[in-house]
Amino acid sequence: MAVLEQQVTSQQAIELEDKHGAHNYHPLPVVLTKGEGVFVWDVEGKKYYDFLSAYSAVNQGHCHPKIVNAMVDQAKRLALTSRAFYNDVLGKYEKYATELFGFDKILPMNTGAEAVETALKLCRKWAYEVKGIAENKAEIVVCENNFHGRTTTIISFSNDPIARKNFGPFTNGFIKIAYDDLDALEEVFKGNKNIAGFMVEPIQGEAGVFVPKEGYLAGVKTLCNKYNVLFIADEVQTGIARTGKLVCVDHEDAKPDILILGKAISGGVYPVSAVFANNNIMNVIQPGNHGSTFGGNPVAAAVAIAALEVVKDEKLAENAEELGQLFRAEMNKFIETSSIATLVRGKGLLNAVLINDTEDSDTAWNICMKLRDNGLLAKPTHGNIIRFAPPLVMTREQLLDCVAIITKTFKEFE
Ligand code: IF1
Repeated sequence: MAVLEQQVTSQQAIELEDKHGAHNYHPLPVVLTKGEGVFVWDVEGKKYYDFLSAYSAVNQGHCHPKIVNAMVDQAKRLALTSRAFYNDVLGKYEKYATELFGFDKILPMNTGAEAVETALKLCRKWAYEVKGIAENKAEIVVCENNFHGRTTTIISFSNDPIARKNFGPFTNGFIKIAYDDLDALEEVFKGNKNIAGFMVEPIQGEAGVFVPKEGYLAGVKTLCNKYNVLFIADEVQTGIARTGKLVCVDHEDAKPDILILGKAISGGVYPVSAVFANNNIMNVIQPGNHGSTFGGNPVAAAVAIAALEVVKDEKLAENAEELGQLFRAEMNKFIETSSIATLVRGKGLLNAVLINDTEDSDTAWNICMKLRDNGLLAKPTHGNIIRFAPPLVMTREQLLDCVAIITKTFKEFE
């Protein structure tokens, strides 16, 4: 029988991955086969609410027909040319996306990590050719507990020992400071003439959904302007309506010099990422400096246009804002009398609940297993935090249904 046509049980699918795949993940034991909107189904036919959204890639909901149709139509016509030739979709996408996000230019890539790498290269080149820093002296400031991806350069400035151990030697030229600390930022800017950029997540996702103090991002922008340093916002996770605005920096007067998007720019159906900047920055990139076989391919371009149109047509940012407030209000009511959940934090529909146990406990994992049994999929981070990030196409009724599942499950652990 053709390989794709073979039916597998959950148990068999897990065994196949375990035996033949590298062990670089520890998934929750659930084997999914179908998705639609806010729901996914496992191979035994059980239905779940998805509260991870593929780490905020599936903001538009699973298998959104408009996005899938755009992908299928384009794939049937022309899938890939490489950038050695022009194609008739990329330019349309570039115009649409740059107007939507308010930048002169876009540089299309595929994954979040690639877009971060692109932004770092762009920043360094700008530093040498525009700012006038001496060659090989540029430094880029980043934050403690950042997560920007998994390439060698990006893990060079991670402080997660598990992500770094035995992957050295690392890339130089990065300075780490505390997150959400404008004094620390100005301190480092003041004392060093070689700083090219400051890269930051508007909300730290992997660190456990840390929302900075109000005014932090606007303050970052002011300081970056003052010291002629590029403000680089990594919105791979926070972007595309997730936090209640099209991009998270829109919550404040904090437009970055370089904007990095990934994940939901495609609605999760295809790997698409992008770096945005104005001409004074982007024009330092010339033919041969940077590229990618797949970046900006016609399928990616068609998918991204459709995915961004869905965000606007279905008012997903507004929905994320409204449902996010409802989620936190409902969870706060529950937490008042709960001994297991101690705090809910987040913005829009990017939220986390703190579990009353230590980081090395397995309580959050056990809660996620029970949530699974009760029909809702979420994943713990740092042992005692559970991230709640459903697709943004959720309705009010569905969200309240989910709050009921979550609180009922938590009560089983009191
Ligand atoms: C994994 C977390 C989320 C990101 C930011 C760049 C990237 C990411 C701010 C790289 C990716 C992912 C990757 C995923 C887990 C996940 C994640 F738990 F690590 F923090 F989303 F919550 N910048 N984040 O969050 O994008 O190259 O993966 O496309 O399994 O590594 P990528």
